[in-house]
Amino acid sequence: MTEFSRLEQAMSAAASAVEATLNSVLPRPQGLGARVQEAMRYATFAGGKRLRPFLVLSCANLLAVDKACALRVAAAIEAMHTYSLVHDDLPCMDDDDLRRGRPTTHKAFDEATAVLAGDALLTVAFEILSHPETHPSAEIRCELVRRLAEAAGSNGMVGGQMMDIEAETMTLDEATIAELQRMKTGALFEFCCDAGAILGEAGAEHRARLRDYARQFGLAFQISDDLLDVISTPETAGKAVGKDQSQGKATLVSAYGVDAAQKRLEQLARGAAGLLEPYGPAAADLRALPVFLLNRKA
Ligand code: GRG
Repeated sequence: MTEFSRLEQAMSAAASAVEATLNSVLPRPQGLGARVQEAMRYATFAGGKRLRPFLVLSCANLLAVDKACALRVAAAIEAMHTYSLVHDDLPCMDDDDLRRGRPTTHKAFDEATAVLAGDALLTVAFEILSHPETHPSAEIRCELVRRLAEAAGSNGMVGGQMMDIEAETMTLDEATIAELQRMKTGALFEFCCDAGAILGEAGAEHRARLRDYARQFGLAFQISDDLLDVISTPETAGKAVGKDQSQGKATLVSAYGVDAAQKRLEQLARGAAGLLEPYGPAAADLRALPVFLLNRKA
């Protein structure tokens, strides 16, 4: 079996496991608020790649963390990520009709329901993390909550999204674009790897190594996402493409050009993989993942 087919198998197993956990932790539609709970489930169970859960589970596994605890953290980060997609697709943001290959939540429901479903997915992420089933130690649960709040808030994903909107009317240099993307997309990836280390009560050396891996991985992921926007089709990507250029978005592909961006992606992916050499075969999937990005289609 090649390293990529092993990775695909591991990703598919992780996706099934996190979907089962999400199914048990997300509220079941009932009563007068059922519509928002249906929308939460519509947005969540739509066949995403579950990359962030895979990172949590793989990093946690390296540090021998209990799988049930890691799965709850994986479900929390996927809920947070799904909220960001639901809100990003709204008419007041990116105004997209297609996500994960089907109508966006505000198209399938309506705008008000999509705003509320996003809000509820954001808050349920903290509900999951703070629940005693996630970890017996209140200190560890509190650190997970704090780290996710930092990663998702105005110095992380929300701040990056704000910069992204502002960047539509200005020209940013490469360093600022990289910082914007580290905040908008990278911060959640950093949380995923850090969460594994927090759950495993890992020392500073593991934490620093996993954080550096997540940073390089996040930037590589963003470049691969921006390349898809230029070279893919809506049918293959499962979402609209060609929007970065039409909206004047600041991306590393527009800054470097396609060929140089592809080279930079390769450099980052191999650099990220190299950082995990000290873990040997136990980190084989985590090392294959960034390299896999080089050929991703969706
Ligand atoms: C609205 C607060 C707020 C934030 C939005 C994450 C984000 C910030 C916007 C999403 C727009 C976008 C395309 C960002 C680029 C990277 C990204 C997050 C892509 C989607 O992630 P995947 O490919 O999606 O992991 P799936 O569907 O596989 O889960």
